Amino acid sequence: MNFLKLFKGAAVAALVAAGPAGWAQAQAPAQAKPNIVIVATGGTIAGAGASSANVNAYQSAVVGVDKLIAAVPELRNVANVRGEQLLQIGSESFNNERWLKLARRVSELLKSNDVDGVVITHGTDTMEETAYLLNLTLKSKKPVVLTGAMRPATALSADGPLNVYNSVIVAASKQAAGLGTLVVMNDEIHSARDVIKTQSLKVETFKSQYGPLGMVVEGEPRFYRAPIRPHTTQSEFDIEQIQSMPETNVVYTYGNMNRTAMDAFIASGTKGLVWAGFGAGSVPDYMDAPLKEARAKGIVLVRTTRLAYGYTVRNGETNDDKNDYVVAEDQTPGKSRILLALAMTKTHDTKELQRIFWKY
Ligand code: DAS
Repeated sequence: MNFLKLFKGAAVAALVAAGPAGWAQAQAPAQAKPNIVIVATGGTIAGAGASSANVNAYQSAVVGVDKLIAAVPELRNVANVRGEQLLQIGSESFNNERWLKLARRVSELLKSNDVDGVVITHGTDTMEETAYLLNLTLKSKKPVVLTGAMRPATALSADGPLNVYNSVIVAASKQAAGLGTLVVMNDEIHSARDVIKTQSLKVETFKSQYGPLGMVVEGEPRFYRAPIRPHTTQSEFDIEQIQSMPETNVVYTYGNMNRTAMDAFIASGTKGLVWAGFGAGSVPDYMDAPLKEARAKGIVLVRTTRLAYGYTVRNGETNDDKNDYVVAEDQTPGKSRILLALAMTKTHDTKELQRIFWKY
């Protein structure tokens, strides 16, 4: 079955006429509207199912960026939009190489005087990690917004088109400038630092421990809060200076666990381990010695919680000072790993690493 035949984007037939330099001309004079580039990477938003009733069973990453744009003719009222297909993958397949490729391309686009903002269409599985990496490494105040979908483009009540529309609205708004990388999903505007995916099927899956920054109402971005922690131009990390990121891994905790996975990471040459601990990052008595052995081998250990939300207290239930561990404060294991990898491009000193984790 050719999935694409089923894709009846509402305005596929009404493709916006491309203007100069490939910009899809906004309805008003082009110069009156911001220029927004949509960088597509795949995901469910680009997915297609065998029928419109297939809401959770579909092939991800098959619909191209031009069709995603054509499905939202209303974009012409918001901005001059052009699309780029950088990748076409399920976001579970992001790795350091693909993350750096995306970050470098977005950084290049932001330097261009005729680009006012960037929207990245992306799978939802690793959107939070990609957003956090960009939040820490892009050196621009221009808005960068990630979005995706929980239902494929072919589904009844597909959420992708409205997410694209809202994301371009936010990326085109001056209020979004300087807020760091944002995630716009299900009408909400989230900070890249705090947002996480919390539910595997629902459109309201993206949540932030301290709430969204705002939302989009009738085509207007409404902001109520701004990020406090440093990002983008305030961050000490610069994607232009990062050639590669060191191998870092996550050790997930569960009852009756053992040291096998951790030992395998160590044997593979990992430079840093994020301990996704029980509760506030706690360590079972039978894993105390293996963790100390890892540290003694020079591997950096960052304690955090395996929970969706929380806070790991330094020297709470574990003597981090004595064991020379770092704590990740309120960050999730996935994002802690991103920050650890970036931090270790600069230092392996645990006091410096702890400063970095307190800072971001
Ligand atoms: N596999 C998921 C991904 O690409 C699909 C999605 O939810 O976007 O992240």
